[in-house]
Amino acid sequence: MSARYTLHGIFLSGPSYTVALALSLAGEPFDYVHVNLRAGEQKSPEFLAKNRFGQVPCLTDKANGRNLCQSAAILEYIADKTGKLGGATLEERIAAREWMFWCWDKLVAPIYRSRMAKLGLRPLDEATLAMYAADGAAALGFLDKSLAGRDWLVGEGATIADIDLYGVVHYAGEAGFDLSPYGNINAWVARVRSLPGFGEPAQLLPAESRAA
Ligand SMILES: N[C@@H](CCC(=O)N[C@@H](CS)C(=O)NCC(=O)O)C(=O)O
Repeated sequence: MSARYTLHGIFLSGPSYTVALALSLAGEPFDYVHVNLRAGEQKSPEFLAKNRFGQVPCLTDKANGRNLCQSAAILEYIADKTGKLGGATLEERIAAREWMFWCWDKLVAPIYRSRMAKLGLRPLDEATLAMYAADGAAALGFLDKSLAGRDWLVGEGATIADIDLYGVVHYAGEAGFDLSPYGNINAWVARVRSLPGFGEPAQLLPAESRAA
């Protein structure tokens, strides 16, 4: 039977990784389409018809023909459709959403932008790098404190909030952040990595398109 979902992404993309990870943890096989960003495929009329923002990830649900965009919104869709990772109650679901907004507000820019600069893909001047270093350390410090005495960000089990934030924290080292002072984050990272269905970006996001 063919897979219900097709993920359009690129192997270097953190947001694509979070979607692939959510599908994998939810036990949903997915076809994968490599989008060549360097060649501008994300701005082609064909791709823009799927995602008006002209970015990856994009998730196609072949059961209804929907094309979903914005990784955090896609995670919510996956939680809705699979009944997994969405939190046990409405309160948990709301709290998970709050964490995802926080992630994109405070954590994503320092880590993803510093990473792009370190990889030589988008150079930044020293002042901007220093600003992101300070902002990233503040966000990681807050996350570490918030995880004190808890296994997961929300409730008693892993939710899409954990996946969304893990998909950023995963790249902290490549972005130049030292995670060793953050014991609670490190313990949480280990818990995420031991979830059934967990995969590294290289396992979940190949360099070429592939069927499930
Ligand atoms: N907020 C978006 C961010 C997506 C994003 O930044 N995608 C990047 C790759 S990681 C992209 O497609 N860049 C190419 C472009 O913007 O043209 C999400 O969570 O999906």
